This record gives sequence, structure tokens and C-alpha cells, in this order.
Amino acid sequence: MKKTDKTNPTGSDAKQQDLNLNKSDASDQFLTTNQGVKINDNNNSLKAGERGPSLLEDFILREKITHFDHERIPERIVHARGSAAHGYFELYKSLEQYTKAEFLNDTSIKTPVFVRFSTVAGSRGSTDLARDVRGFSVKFYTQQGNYDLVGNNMPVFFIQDAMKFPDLIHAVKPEPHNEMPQAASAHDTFWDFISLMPESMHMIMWAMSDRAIPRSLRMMEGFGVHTFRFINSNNESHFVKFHWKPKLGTHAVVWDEAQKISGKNSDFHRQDLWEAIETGNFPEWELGVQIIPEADEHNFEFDLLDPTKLVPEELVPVTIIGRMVLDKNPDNFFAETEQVAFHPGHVVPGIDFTNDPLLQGRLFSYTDTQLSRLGSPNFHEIPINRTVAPMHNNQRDGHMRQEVNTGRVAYHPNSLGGGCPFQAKIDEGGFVSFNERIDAQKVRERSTSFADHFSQATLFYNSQTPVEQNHIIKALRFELGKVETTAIRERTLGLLSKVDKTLAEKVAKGLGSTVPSTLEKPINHGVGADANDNQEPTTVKQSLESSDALSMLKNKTLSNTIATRQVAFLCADGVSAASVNAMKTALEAAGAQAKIVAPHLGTITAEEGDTIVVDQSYQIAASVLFDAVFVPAGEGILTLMDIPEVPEFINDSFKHCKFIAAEGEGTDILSITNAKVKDHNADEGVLTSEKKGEKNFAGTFIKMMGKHRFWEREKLV
Ligand code: HDE
Repeated sequence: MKKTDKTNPTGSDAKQQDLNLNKSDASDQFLTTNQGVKINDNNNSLKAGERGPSLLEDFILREKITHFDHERIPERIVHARGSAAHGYFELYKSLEQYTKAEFLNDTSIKTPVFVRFSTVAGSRGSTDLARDVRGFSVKFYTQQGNYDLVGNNMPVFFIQDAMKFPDLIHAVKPEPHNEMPQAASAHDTFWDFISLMPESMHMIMWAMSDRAIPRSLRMMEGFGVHTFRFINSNNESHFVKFHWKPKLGTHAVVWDEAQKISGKNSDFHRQDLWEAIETGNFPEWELGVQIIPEADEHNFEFDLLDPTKLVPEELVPVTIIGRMVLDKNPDNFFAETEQVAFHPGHVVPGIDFTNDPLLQGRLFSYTDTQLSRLGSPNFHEIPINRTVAPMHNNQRDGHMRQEVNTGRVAYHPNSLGGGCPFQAKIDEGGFVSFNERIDAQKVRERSTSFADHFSQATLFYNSQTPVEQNHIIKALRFELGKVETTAIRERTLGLLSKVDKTLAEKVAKGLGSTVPSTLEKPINHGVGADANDNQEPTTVKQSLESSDALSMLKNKTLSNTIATRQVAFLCADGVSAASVNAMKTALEAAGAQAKIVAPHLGTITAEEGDTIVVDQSYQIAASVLFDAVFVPAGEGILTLMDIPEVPEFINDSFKHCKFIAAEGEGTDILSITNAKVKDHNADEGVLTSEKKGEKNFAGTFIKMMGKHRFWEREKLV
């Protein structure tokens, strides 16, 4: 096996070196036209007289404006809103037994990656906190060519067959007559479609759960969704499912919070990712695989080819095989994040496809979309898309071709070019598709093994804690509450009752509706009106009743850290510097970040006379942008009673079940809020110390804040 050339840089440095070839740095340089002519006046157009008309000969003005007029490219049809970063992937142990992909064989290889996270439905400028699936796309720049793992933060999908994808997206996007609502599924067309698509019920459970409103892009799981194949050097195949597990744990916000964040900072996730990387808090995930021998293909209660199903971790454990670290922000959003072109069909030898009919459709779609989005078949030449492996073929020309191919030969076979470039045999690393035997009739049908649409939806719902179930119910009430057509709401309630009767009844109660006793057949204007009219939904008895891995609250691996979490210190002139500094030092030692919030920007003066630099004023700061709140000690703190934003801040923290602490005089501030301590003795999420500088206060603060949310409070508010 070929090892990496150790003289080459590895990881994000290697890709960076590639990008550097095209980097432009204007420091100490003259301003020029695109033809390199130095510009003498960049403020005035060329005119006939100082008050006269502009002249057509002004090539400088025309070049500048023409370029500007063409600065936009079409945004992605889906996943338009995204944020990305560079990093690297390192393998813990060789997977040689299963795959011949070199980057998954050799633990000494550090593979550069570029990762783009996205929402699906909204436009490029839409809010980060929409209730939506998040895209999780990873481009591995391997020595054998680019490998793209283009997944989501949920392990299943709405539909089973690529044929329905344009319908799904047309339904969820803003309605075509009035372009409303933006980045939201809470409208008639989406639920109309869903109510007629029983196969979407499992994904609907995920999309209505808090997974759809992550706390941070750094705190989401990622999934390859489809079943793929690993192929080893003996040409043996194993099925594989991919999982990304965030080192910071999987965390979400609550819906009320998400909506407020959208108003306060619609770039919340983008900024969080950017700042984490800028401050050296590099986001990290572990890559896990579920490997299934070919012989076990039919031993499950569902079909491995059905993308609306997951393989429960209880049935096939996830083996952790490596880690990915994101350590560098893009230099230029457009050049990298906007122009990166992912494709599930970008695979390397050792990774192959299954016949999942959704994956099969994707394999066609992603090159096609780049042609209209990036405008040329040469999109692979854009620096962010370039492979780090040697690249030679007989493709030529086309819009914006960068490469200057030399010689007269652009065909194969040839003798004039010595037969070059030549084909690679399998043992020379040539890609050979898995030789799966296919012996079948051409049909436009769906396998009956895809017909159980509810069992895994029920499994997901049953696996949630009561708090999480309640959030799903509330999300459904919100979404369906925004639906204006009664029949759509009722039809959806009918489908929900097949997932869980009580769930449907609780949603119905919030809608002032009742659950229909029978499943209404969709209006079927002839063949094809019902998406799946060749089969009735079935129910397959499941061996598993609940799976802890599906619940964010039960599945708590490593999630008690407060690293990179943001704590608001509510301050004013006369605050105790001792109280502020002691807590700030302790929190920073635990990896969290303290932000001083005060009535104005600039500085405030502590009761000890110290000057404290203010990070945010009460006009800018809001509880929803923080993970916890601390009211320090000091006589001056009592002036906070007169600032209306202060009780609002603490009440929102309380409502969203976040950690609240106060020390000394700061405890008096809590008395004008819902976090009044004496009323909530049972609530360990409100921590107070009457005395300033009490021993262990900071230690208890950090321990309790690590619990993140105090859900018992939801019953109170
Ligand atoms: Fe995509 N999808 N998709 N998709 N998808 C695109 O490709 C498409 C599907 C996913 O950060 C587009 O370059 C079809 C499933 C991500 O740049 C487009 C079908 C999953 C991204 C496209 C699917 C995804 C895309 C838009 C059904 C989860 C963002 C721009 C057959 C596993 C990639 C682009 C990025 C992007 C088509 C289904 C994930 C239009 C036709 C299932 C994360 O080609």
C-alpha cells in the first residue's frame, strides 16, 4: 500500500497550501484593473467636463461595474444557508479488514477536510435557528482523490425514493404565490405533503424534536443517512452506516429560545463556529461506523436500503474509528464556503454505494446542480474543490478552464501520447465498482420491505424522555397551528396516531381538534396521486422498544463539560470586582467564557475602584445568546433593579431552564424575577450565596452549570 509522502504537509495545512496558490494579498500593492493596469483615480468616472455625461470609453468604470453586476451565483436549491471550516481527520485504528480506502487504513495519515454545515429550506440570508434538518457535509482530500460524506444531523430522511425529492422541497420552501414563510416548515404546503406521505413519519419525529434546533453546529451529531458499502482488497463488501459524534455532546436550545435568537442574532450558529475556531477552541467529532456483514442484509426488521430507517445502536454498535478537528476558518466565504461542491458520488476505492433509491437519485443530482450553480463543468478546478491527488484525463475546454493542457493528445487509446494517461489496474488503485449481482425485471415500484412507516417513528418517540416528548408535542402544535387548512391538520393527526395515540391526542388538544378514528385516504385523482399507491403501510413487530442513543438527554456522553459555554455577568458601576474576578477566573479555567454585561459599553467602576471592561450593553445582550447568567455581589448591583432588561434577562433564562447564580447583593436581584430562590427550593439550577467569596461557590457553579438545563422548571413556567 502506498503511504503518504511524509515530506508533504498534512491535514488542513496541505489543503491550505493548495489554496495559497490562488490567494491574493493586497497589502503594499497598487490598485489595478483586472488587466494589471495601475489605477490613478478610484473615485470619479471619466466625464465630458466636470458636470458632463460619463464616457463609454471609461474602461475602468465599465470593468468594475460589469464585474459587480455579475458577482452573484445562484444559491443552492437546498442547503443555501451554510457555514464551513477547514480541518483534518485522523484515524485511530486501521479498517483494512473492511475497506481498502487508504485514509481508513493507515493511522499515520492526517487527511485534510473541509466541512460545511447548513440548513435546508431557507435562503442564503435566512436565520440559523430555523426548525430544520442541518446538513453536515465533509470533503476529505485524500491521496486517492476526494471523498465526500454528504450527510445530515439526523440519521433518516423524509422520503424513500428520489422521485419525491422535488415534491418535498417544493412543499417545504416558501409558498410560490407569495414567497412565505421563509426558512420554516410551519405552513400548509409542507404539512399537506407530509399528511399524504406516511413514510415521512419517522423523520417528522426527528424534525419536531429539539435535534432540529441545535445549540451549536459544534454540538450536533452527523449521519451518512444511507447505507453505504466498504470494499476491502479481497473485493468483499460490508454494509456501513457513518456517524459523527461531537466531543462537546449533543445539545439543543428550546423553541421559544430559537425564535428569539433568530431576532437577536440570526448568525448565531455561524458566529459561534467562527469564534470557537478563532479562539482556538477547535470543534471536534469522532467518526463512528456500524458495520454489517453482507450475509446479514436481510436479518433486520426493516430494509437496510430504506433511508427512512436507522440501524439502532443496540442492534449494531457504533465503533469509533477516528476524529475530525476543525482548526481553520475559511479565508473567503464565497471562494470556499459558497463554491465548495459536494457530491455523494465523490468516493474513493474502498467505498461504494448501495441500491438505496434515494442515494441512487442523489448520485445523478449533485454534478448536475453544480453546472447551473457554478456554471461550468470545470467546477473541480476551483481551489476548494481541487483534489490533492494527481489528476490527469482527456477532458478539455469548457467555460473558465484553468488548466493549460499541453500536447496534441486528448483521447484514449492513443499511441501519439504513449498511451498516457493510462488506466489503473485494481492493484494500482483503479476504482472498480462492487460487482453486485443484479438479475431483475424493470419495474416502477417500491419494495414491500419499505412499507412499515410507523414502527421506527414509534421507537424514536418511545426512546425520548418525557421532557423531550413534550417538546415534540409542542413543536407539532406550533407547526400545525400555523396550518390554515383544517383537513391537513386532521389528516396529520391521523398519521400521528399511528405513531403514538397519546401523542396525537395531546397535539389535537392543543389544536382544539380531535384525532380521526380512521386514516383518511388521500384524494387520489388516478394513478400516482398517492405517492405510494402500490402498497398499504404495514407494521412489523419490533424487538426493540426503546433506544437510549436516540434521546439527547439519555445519551449524555461527555456532555457535562462547560467548555466554550457563554456566561453573562450582569453588572453595573459598584459591582464587586472580587466577586467578578473570582468567578471569571474559575469559569475560564473550566474553559467557559465570561461576558460582562452593563448599562453601557466602555468601562464600569467596581466598588473597590477597579475598572472593568464591558463586553455588551443591556441593549445588545439577551439571555438567549448565553448558556448561563451570574449576578455578582456589590452594593452597586442593586441599581440593576431599575433596568427593565435585567428581570427580562433572568426571567428568560429561568423560562428556558438555564443555570442562574447570584452572589451577595446579587441575590436581591433574583427576588424581582421568577428565579426567586425561596419559591424554588427544589430547583438546583438556581444557585445563590448570600456571602461574597464563599468557599466552593465557583466549584458548585461549574458543576451545576454542567447539567446545562433544569427541565423540572418547565412545569412551573
Ligand atoms: Fe441533497 N442536494 N439531495 N440530500 N444535500 C444538495 O447539491 C438532492 C439528500 C445534502 O453543503 C444540492 O450542491 C436530491 C439527502 C446536503 O454544499 C442538490 C436528493 C441528504 C447538501 C441536492 C437529495 C442530503 C445537499 C444543492 C434526493 C442527507 C449540502 C446544492 C434524491 C443524507 C451540501 C448542491 C453543501 C445539497 C439534491 C437528498 C444532504 C440540489 C436530488 C437524503 C448536506 O444537488
